[in-house]
Amino acid sequence: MKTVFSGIQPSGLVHLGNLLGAINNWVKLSEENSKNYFCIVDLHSLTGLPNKDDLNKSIGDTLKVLIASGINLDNSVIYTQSKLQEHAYLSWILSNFCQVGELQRMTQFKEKSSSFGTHSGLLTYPILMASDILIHKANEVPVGDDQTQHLELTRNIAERFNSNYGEIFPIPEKSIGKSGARLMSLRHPENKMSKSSDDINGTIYFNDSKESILKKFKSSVTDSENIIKYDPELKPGISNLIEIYAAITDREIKDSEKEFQNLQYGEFKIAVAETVVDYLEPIKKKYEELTTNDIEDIVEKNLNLAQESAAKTIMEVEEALGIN
Ligand code: AQP
Repeated sequence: MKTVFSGIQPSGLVHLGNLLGAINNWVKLSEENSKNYFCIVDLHSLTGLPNKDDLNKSIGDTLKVLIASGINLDNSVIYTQSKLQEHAYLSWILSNFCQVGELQRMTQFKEKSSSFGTHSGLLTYPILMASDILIHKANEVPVGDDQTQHLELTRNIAERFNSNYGEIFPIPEKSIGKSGARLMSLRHPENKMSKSSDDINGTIYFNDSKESILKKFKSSVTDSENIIKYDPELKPGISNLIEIYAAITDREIKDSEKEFQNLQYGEFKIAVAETVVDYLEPIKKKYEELTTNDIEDIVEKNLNLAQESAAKTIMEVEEALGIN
């Protein structure tokens, strides 16, 4: 049986990109015969030096969205990274299997170090990411395509550990959903849809009202051709809307494109917006209905399961290293 790990940062409100690029695939994976660990990676968020109240609220909100998303908890564990200290412990061990130059070459390090100022957390967080994946011996990691480089590093770290100390870790593979892997901002379709975008009108948040969703789609940036065609390079705005529709309805891009080819842009935008409203409705409803007791029960049970799995891996790693 395969083991899956994936994470989400509590760096703001969960948005449509997170849902269609990641969480939707987690829901599908949780219906398969696999063991899944879905983690709110709050230690990673610390690299952005967040405000403490914002971070705390975001951890709680993200947890509720994951529970409300429909992930099957019979074979999936949802938990918060900082509650399982084995992540940070394994990260230190794994740092000895990673070169400084590899970390400096990470695209996200180059991008983020220029905007936040450079502290060593920004450099070393890909090792923590490797530890997140390897702590549960995951062999499949569903991530957006922006994470390919980090997964490649994880594979290298696992291989180096194994060749020095024995076959402890599986070499994890990436899995990507067939569409929705990189949703773009509705206002700036050259940038990815993001929690921390400056223009909130380009991001659809999970709890946006119907009115707000319609408004954001109506004002989405397209082009002046009035031809509905998938061409991310020449028509990034229209292609993004097709991508959103295809990801929600689980259709091929080609079929989605055909379905709308005779519509005006205005009609097309409303059709996609309504699909998004219908998709978010049950998630929002379940989110609202979750009680504190429901959440506490899930948190306790799931953390115990994650702890059991991590403790087992750490025992093997310590034994392999001779520090048991
Ligand atoms: N626009 C996107 N399209 C598709 N997938 C996306 N993901 C994020 N944005 C998009 C995927 O969501 C998962 C969780 O992401 P994350 O929160 O851990 O990190 P991120 O990629 O940095 O997300 P954001 O929303 O853009 O946050 P900020 O603004 O804080 O940087 C990942 O699998 C990611 O690929």
